[in-house]
Amino acid sequence: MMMMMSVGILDRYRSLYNLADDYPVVSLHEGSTPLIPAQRLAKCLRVEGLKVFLKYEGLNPTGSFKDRGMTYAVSQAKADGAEYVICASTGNTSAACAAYATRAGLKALVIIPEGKIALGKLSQALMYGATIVEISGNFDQALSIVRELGEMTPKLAVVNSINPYRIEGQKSGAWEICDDLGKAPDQFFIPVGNAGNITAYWRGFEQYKAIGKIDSLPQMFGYQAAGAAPLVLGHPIDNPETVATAIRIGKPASWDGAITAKTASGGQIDSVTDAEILSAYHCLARHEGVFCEPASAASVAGLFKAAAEGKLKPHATVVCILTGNGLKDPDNAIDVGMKGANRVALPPDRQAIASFLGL
Ligand code: AN7
Repeated sequence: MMMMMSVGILDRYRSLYNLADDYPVVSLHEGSTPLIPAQRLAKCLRVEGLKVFLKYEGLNPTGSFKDRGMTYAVSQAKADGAEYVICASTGNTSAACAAYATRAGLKALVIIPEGKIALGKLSQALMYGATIVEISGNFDQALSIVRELGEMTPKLAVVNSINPYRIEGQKSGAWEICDDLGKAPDQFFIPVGNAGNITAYWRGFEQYKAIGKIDSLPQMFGYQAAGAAPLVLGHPIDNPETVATAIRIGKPASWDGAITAKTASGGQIDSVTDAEILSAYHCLARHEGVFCEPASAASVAGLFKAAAEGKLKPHATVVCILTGNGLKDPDNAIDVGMKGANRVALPPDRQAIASFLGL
């Protein structure tokens, strides 16, 4: 039997990316993540014939969707002769940036908001060996500093999603979904922070339609956290707050891309409360066996909200993006998981455990 080697997104979609034969691909074999049917979830929503799928991006090499864009942005930085790759991050971008930089033999410099990074993400940046600058400010301030530093010297390649290669790489998520379904989804749900990912998915779907791979486009539903919802309010905000620290962003860099996705697809960008996010987060783990991080659950919280508002179409095929792995954020997992947990401390004794189990 022939062995099928895994490849990363730049090799999987090499012809769409138009790469030269000698292009220096830096990859950890990201992408090709599973599209998992969620039948219990679909049943809960009480919409006739609804099919719900979860695109589990937490299974990427550094545990989030950021790897799709980072493989391309870091490959290009290497091709351009950069010395450092640099980013601002709420956590996942810093983990991906650090890993791919190391893989490329480049140095990584990450700027993060002090005290607001989930523990797993910080542990990744430390382990991959990035230089970590913690600022007493938020993500938006970190990004504006990174933009300025990037303009100072070509030695620094900025790998936030203002780097067009990031968005290009992230389009691959849309292509994989269409390849798996054999068509485009009818309705599409995604968390929104800096808005790069919704921008990338929409462009990916549009490109697949333009080359005849799909014949319809999904209606795009993006969800911000209620305390960090500038796109819903219609203006940037200075002090975003949410338990979903990954999307604690007040001035999304890809503002226009998000609005285009919403408007052109006849969709919407709305907000969900932290309570709704945490409830969807818990529900996915408890009822579907899929453990994502809080920000990721904003897509499913949005799905519940859209169902309650009567916005889901009967017999629709719906895809929710779960952007990051639940292990990224052990603090929230333990807090939320403790609710209704079956957990007890007992002596190392068969009889004690048997009586606890009622045997
Ligand atoms: C799990 O890591 O912005 O709307 O610096 O980590 O494309 O910004 C993370 C964003 C959703 C939002 N889910 O995506 C960063 C960062 C998770 C995330 C988002 C992020 P965008």
